[in-house]
Amino acid sequence: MSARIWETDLENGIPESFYKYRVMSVKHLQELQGDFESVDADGKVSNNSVFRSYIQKQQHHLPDSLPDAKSVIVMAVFTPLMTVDFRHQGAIHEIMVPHYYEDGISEDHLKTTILNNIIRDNQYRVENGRMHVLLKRLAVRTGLGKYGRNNICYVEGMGSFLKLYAFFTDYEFDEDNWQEAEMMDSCKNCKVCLKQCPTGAISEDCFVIDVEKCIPLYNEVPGEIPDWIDSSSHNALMGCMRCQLPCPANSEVATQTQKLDSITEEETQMILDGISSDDLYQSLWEKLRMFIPEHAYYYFPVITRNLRVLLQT
Ligand code: B12
Ligand code: SF4
Ligand code: SF4
Repeated sequence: MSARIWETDLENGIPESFYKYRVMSVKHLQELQGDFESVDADGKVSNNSVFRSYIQKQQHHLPDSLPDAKSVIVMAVFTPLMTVDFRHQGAIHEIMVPHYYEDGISEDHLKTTILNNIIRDNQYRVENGRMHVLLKRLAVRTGLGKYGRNNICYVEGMGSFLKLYAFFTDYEFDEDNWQEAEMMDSCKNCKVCLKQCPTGAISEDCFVIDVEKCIPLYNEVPGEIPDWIDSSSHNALMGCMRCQLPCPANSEVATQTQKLDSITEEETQMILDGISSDDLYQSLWEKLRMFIPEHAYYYFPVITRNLRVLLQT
């Protein structure tokens, strides 16, 4: 098995094979905000309150901590799909874990990468801009990626298996990447994601997906999963891979799926029974890497609920 990213040395920056980036001038921030507002004004963006709470801060403005920022750096970091074996009643259930696992890449690793390998000058400032921008549209407008019909961003060599980040800097790049938002060519004659989405969130009539029908909106967070989502629709320990896994643009990267460490019979039973234990939380952190023990009070019930549906118990 190839090394998992958190098992590699990241102190001097992320290996080049793991990331791609583009840079743009901050003068385009207003246009990015305009992009969102015009789609919203057309009534294509859901008013679901949970979804709105996720995007309300992303108003495309300069961060207070760096008001004289000149450029935005948008990065895509390859995040291979993981699977984990849950042992239960003598059988092994292999379950997908999409990008929610902790890949070991910290904000400091990203900043080091930017200063050492992108700006190549340590005297400049770099501030996290993740909470200020809508990352997919930024990535697509800078040409880092293209939209798939499933509204997910695809980057050459990574498919859609990636995390996006944005950083502001007071360094002014010579380049300024800015272009129209594009859809992947491979979507032109393909309807795979449209057909595979179990809830009909992707439609022919509107490019923007119906977020209210999108499974991760419900299974990433605590609470009851609505009845109208059929239990057979669930397919990952968190999130959903139905529109990505069979996508032809992911066929190559899907072969790079890696494995997390297996969950024992006893641990699986404890998760299903919702039995809290510090030892279990520690073991789950080491194996699943989805939540540190301090955050188990929030995430453990989510995992219990999702695993019960997946194992049909
Ligand atoms: C809110 C949110 C969610 C919500 C809503 C998803 C959504 N589609 O909006 C929920 C919880 C459902 C969710 C699910 C997922 N998410 Co999410 N999510 C976000 C968040 C916070 C904002 C997304 C957003 O901008 N929504 C607003 C909508 C309106 O924007 P949009 O989807 O880009 O839609 C644009 C296009 O439709 C375009 N458009 C309109 N018409 C047309 C026509 C043409 C021809 C073209 C080309 C474009 C176009 O205009 C729209 C507005 O700009 C970002 C983090 C961030 N800060 O940006 C992560 C983020 C987008 N999510 C991410 C991931 C990984 C996921 C999941 C894949 C997780 C999973 N495996 O289950 C799913 C994918 C679901 C899907 N099909 O989109 C990654 C994206 C990785 C990638 N490869 O794109 C992000 C960037 C987080 C990260 N750290 O990297 N997510
Ligand atoms: S499944 Fe087909 S239409 Fe959907 S994103 Fe992939 S290539 Fe595009
Ligand atoms: S993530 Fe799942 S529910 Fe959401 S659009 Fe894709 S297939 Fe449909």
